Amino acid sequence: SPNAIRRALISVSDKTGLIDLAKALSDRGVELLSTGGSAKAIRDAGIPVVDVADVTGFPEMMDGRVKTLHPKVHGGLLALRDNDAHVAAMDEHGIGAIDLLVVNLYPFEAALARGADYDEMIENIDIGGPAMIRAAAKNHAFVTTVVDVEDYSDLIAELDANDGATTYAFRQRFAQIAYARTGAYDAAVSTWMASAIGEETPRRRVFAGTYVQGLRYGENSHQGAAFYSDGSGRPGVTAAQQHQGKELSYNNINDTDAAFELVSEFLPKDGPACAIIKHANPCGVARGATLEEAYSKAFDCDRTSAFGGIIALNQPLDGATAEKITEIFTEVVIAPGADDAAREIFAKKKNLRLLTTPALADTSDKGLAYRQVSGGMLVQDRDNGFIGMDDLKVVTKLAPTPEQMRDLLFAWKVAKHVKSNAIVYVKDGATVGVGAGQMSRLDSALIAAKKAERMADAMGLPEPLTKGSAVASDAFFPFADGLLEAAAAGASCVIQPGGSMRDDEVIAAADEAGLAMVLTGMRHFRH
Ligand code: 93A
Repeated sequence: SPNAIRRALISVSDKTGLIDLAKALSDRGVELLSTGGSAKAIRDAGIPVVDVADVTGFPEMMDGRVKTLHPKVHGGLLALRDNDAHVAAMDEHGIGAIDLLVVNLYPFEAALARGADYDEMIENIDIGGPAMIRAAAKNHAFVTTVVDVEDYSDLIAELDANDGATTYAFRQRFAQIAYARTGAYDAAVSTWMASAIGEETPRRRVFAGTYVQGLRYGENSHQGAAFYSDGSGRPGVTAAQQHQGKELSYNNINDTDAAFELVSEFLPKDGPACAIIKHANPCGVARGATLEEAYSKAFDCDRTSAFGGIIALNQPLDGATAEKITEIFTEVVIAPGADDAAREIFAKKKNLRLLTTPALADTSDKGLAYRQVSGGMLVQDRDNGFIGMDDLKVVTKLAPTPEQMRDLLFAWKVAKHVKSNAIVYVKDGATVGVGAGQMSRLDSALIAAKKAERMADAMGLPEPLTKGSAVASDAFFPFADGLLEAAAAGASCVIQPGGSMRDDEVIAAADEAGLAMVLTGMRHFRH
């Protein structure tokens, strides 16, 4: 039933829209109670307001740690208005009913994002705010709870539509939102503490995200969807700034993430790199002397698939690269920055989305990866496994040359980001064939080689670029057949984890085919 709002408590850290809201409520005859900073802002705007300290009879104390934690506040929020004993208790203790609570919490997530130190994080854990939110939301039969600046306009519209009251449906909906907020807030606190104390093991963890935006639809148009942030602030699609183009779709976000995580494997100090992604798999990855060259080499791996792709760069986008990119249709470009020339060139392509991030993602960072299964969720450490030159074991008669070694390590980095079974051919710092997501490793090797042949035809090359290439396999070769297929495609050296029961057979086949092969001892499944 509609419940008239006569008395409201406002306590907000984010003061955006505060004055407009206070004025709108005050104009509608609502008495305002408020805490320190909020009360001051309201009073300074000439709007009548009562200090919570005057209601409780206690000053705000202990640096504000205790300001609203008092029966005069919590009794006013929790009392059942239609319960004689509750009403009698209110009378006896001089507790006035509070009909509306407007709270937004200490900015814990913002403190996290700016890398605040431990003590500052602790001070940013709001106690009184969540206590009031949970109390008011529990009593939504009578009390309205608003926890988000974005909802102020809905609140005022509701009051105007109901003669200064809110409907039960409205209070119920906002109670649900209130608990989503306190739940996500405590999840952020727990997640931060886990990393602060180095407890990364996926045990006794809670997973919650903060709503970023609704999406037009999910993977398909009949599926609803939304985008959430986990509050970690990891550079990437979640923390990116979009400069132009229409809203990202669900699939765009997924692919942009895959592209950016992949290109982040290539440190800027080692030179420009580019990754082009289609359907979460790379269809071209390359280094270059310039960013433009890196893009061109990545594009040449599979020009057909690159159409409508998603491009990630490991350095700020420049004009020359932007010009080159606009030669074909691309959905999204993500980079750690973009210069004015690039921005100007892109501005002419209205549909092209440009995202910039403050940095690359740190691929050695710890963190959790999760995915949904029916009725549950799988949680694991992010795959931050790294293989350097010293970790490799040469197992063939031939050892890779330094140039081959560079391409092997490049191929290995890319293979980590290709759906299993992954086979990746690399030549001169560029992928020349990618076999992804096949149920047999042999098929991945075949498909990658086939695509390289097709590209060679299209580009008028005398032979496919797999000739003399380095090949990476994300997991061991269970039989020699996949390896022999790579040899047939012209590969000259191989990187793979090893560890198969038939390693001896595979090594013998490599020797016979004249291949150099190194084992990593680590695999990079990605399913
Ligand atoms: O330190 S608290 O946990 N202790 C409290 O009793 C309390 N009551 C409200 N923080 C508390 N608040 C928070 O203060 C609110 O959630 C809000 O974020 C902030 C508003 O303070 P001010 O009005 O002084 O700017």
